[in-house]
Amino acid sequence: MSQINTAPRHDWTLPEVEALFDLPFMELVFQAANVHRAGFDPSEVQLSQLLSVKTGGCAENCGYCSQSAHFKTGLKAEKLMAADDVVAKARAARDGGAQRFCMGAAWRELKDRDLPKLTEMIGEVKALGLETCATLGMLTADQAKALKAAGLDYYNHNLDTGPDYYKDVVTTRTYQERLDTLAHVRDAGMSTCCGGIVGMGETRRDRAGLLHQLATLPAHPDSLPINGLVPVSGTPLGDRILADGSKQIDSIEFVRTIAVARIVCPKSMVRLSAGREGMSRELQALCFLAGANSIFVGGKLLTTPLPGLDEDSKLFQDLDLRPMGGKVHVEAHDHAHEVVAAE
Ligand code: SAM
Ligand code: DTB
Ligand code: SF4
Repeated sequence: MSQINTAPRHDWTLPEVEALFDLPFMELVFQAANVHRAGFDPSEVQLSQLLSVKTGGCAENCGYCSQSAHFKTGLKAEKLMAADDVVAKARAARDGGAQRFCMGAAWRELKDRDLPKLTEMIGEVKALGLETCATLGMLTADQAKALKAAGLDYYNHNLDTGPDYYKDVVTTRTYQERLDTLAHVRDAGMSTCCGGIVGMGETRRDRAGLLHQLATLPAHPDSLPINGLVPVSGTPLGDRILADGSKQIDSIEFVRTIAVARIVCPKSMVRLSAGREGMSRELQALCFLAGANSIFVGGKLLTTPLPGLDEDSKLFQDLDLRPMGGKVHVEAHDHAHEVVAAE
């Protein structure tokens, strides 16, 4: 058995990451669970809530995305929401138990003309006592600084997949452009949220390639979301699965991806991100055992569904998990599983 490494390393090689994927499953999950315990309380899970503040009509052609203007997904494009409306949703998210509020916009890149409205909403969300996160597409160095000054704690910008498979997923933005935005975010002093999607038809080597990229960044992502592809009708990658369900990623391979992410980025918050809606409670439990310690909550991601608070509350109770941050959340209408969190 190889030595368990709990200190962050930035010199992972691709063969080393592939070798982790190839470990016997029980050995891999055991190692990942040990790394998780060395860095975190394994009964704590961080809760984030998303809001799509600008939906649809996006100029990029990300082959999985409901919001790309390149595909007919039936989604209605909307304008950037008013700051007051966003703040009302953030307050409700906070009162529902979320610790972090993430504002997402279907943009290729942030335009300077939208900055004043965004900085206003970020400042007001932060004033509610929430951690703030945004995902607005590519940023310049100056835009990153302006968002940081407005009170933005985290910026989400995903690499999505390994460098070799990337061209099969999106052609309107390069891998390097994504890395450049991440550098601007780090240089501005914000925390990074960066991960990818599994189940898009990529190979295990591509999944290892994604995690290798993340683990060799100048700083590991503070949050590392692992999204299971949510197949959206009308998108090239979603239609592939909707036509042939057997192309959906194997759930054991999904858990392996979480476990390897935990091992190569031992101090990152590994988020069991999109795709939870289709997962059994047992599969989610295995993901938490393998080192996932963050989820999205609140019934909706950006445009696709998530389990509701009642369902997650029951899951947390049954798994003896509690939300990070220690907020007590009471479900008014179901006292059988009313406490989500303890102080
Ligand atoms: N437009 C911005 C961008 O792409 O950077 C921000 C929003 S975009 C929706 C954020 C991330 O959500 C994507 O990078 C992708 O990883 C994830 N995502 C989008 N659609 C998804 C889907 N159908 N299934 C799983 N993850 C998805
Ligand atoms: C991330 O990695 N996953 C979130 C968040 N970052 C912005 C988004 C998931 C989107 C899933 C598809 C949808 O709801 O549109
Ligand atoms: Fe646009 Fe983001 Fe969707 Fe790509 S993932 S099409 S950039 S909203």
